[in-house]
Amino acid sequence: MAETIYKASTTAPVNIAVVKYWGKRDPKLNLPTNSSLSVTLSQADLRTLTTATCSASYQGQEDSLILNGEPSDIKGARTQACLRELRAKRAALEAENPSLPKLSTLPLRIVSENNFPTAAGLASSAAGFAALVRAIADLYELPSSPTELSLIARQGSGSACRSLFGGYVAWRAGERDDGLDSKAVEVAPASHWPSMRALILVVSAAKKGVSSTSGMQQTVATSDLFKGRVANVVPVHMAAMEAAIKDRDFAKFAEVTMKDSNSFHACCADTYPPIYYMNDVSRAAVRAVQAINEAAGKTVAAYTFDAGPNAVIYYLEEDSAPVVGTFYNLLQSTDGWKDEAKSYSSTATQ
Ligand code: 2P0
Repeated sequence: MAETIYKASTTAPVNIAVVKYWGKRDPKLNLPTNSSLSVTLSQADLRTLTTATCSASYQGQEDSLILNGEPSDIKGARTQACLRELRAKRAALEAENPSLPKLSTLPLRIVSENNFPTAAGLASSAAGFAALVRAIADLYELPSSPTELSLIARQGSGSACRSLFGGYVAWRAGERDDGLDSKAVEVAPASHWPSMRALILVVSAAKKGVSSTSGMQQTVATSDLFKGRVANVVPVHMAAMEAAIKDRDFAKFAEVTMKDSNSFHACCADTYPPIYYMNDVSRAAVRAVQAINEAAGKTVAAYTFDAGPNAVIYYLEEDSAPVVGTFYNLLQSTDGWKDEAKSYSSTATQ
């Protein structure tokens, strides 16, 4: 008789931080130097789709991972930490309930696919690890909440812990050395502020020059400005951002989003040697947002940049015409825009 193949598929969304995670106090457990906050993008546009299977018919084989059609390394310490924790949770369930099939001992096959450029500064590791953890948790029928799974996904990639929720999500840095209080929580569901939109401008789909993982630890080690960011800037931004979301105050949301992006990139520039993620097209996007807001007489658009040159522009649905319409017109005159840049998609929170 053919052996059963146990299977679960799931998708996980991309999230874009409006208060940035940058810096680890414990690189092994992926414990951050500061809390962060993100908006989850719609899975209609940007998502990772992951299928996990396990079967006694795979016995004798190793765990495997196929990412975007190519065999990928599953032996890395971060992926192994996620698999170990998920298997331990499944083994505990099996010990409690001996009638359950012993899936925790079977080899895993994981197949994962992004519908956007991998490692282009579009938080692919966030969606990737969130989908991996949730697919295996579903396969193992774990009764874990998104916050409980966030503790596991965090060990794969810090920002992944925020992709287990839709809407507005905080990653509380926590204080414990074992990381058990370093987890994601929902600040508000997408339905709280459903008119929020994100325009993603892919300036370059090339892989990053300096990876986040190494870049942030160079910043921690060498930037004096970063010490002030962690101590004085982020706590103020977190409180102001949570209040802005609660009050649906777009002007405040936008101000904090832009200031936090500026603060993060200033710390990158203060790193020794310096790290520059933004380029001339990125800076043209900043000027376009300023021009749009000046023309509107109020703040209708906010930019933010992660560890790459791509721009994410937040705006409200009712301001689509002045923001999206004007944005492209303003960029037309930017060198490099016509050759390299293209718009990616306009997405809502999910
Ligand atoms: C963020 N970024 O909050 C920030 C803003 C990039 C800039 O989270 O080492 O890929 O895997 O924990 O999560 C990118 O860092 O780093 C990131 P690891 P990760 O979204």
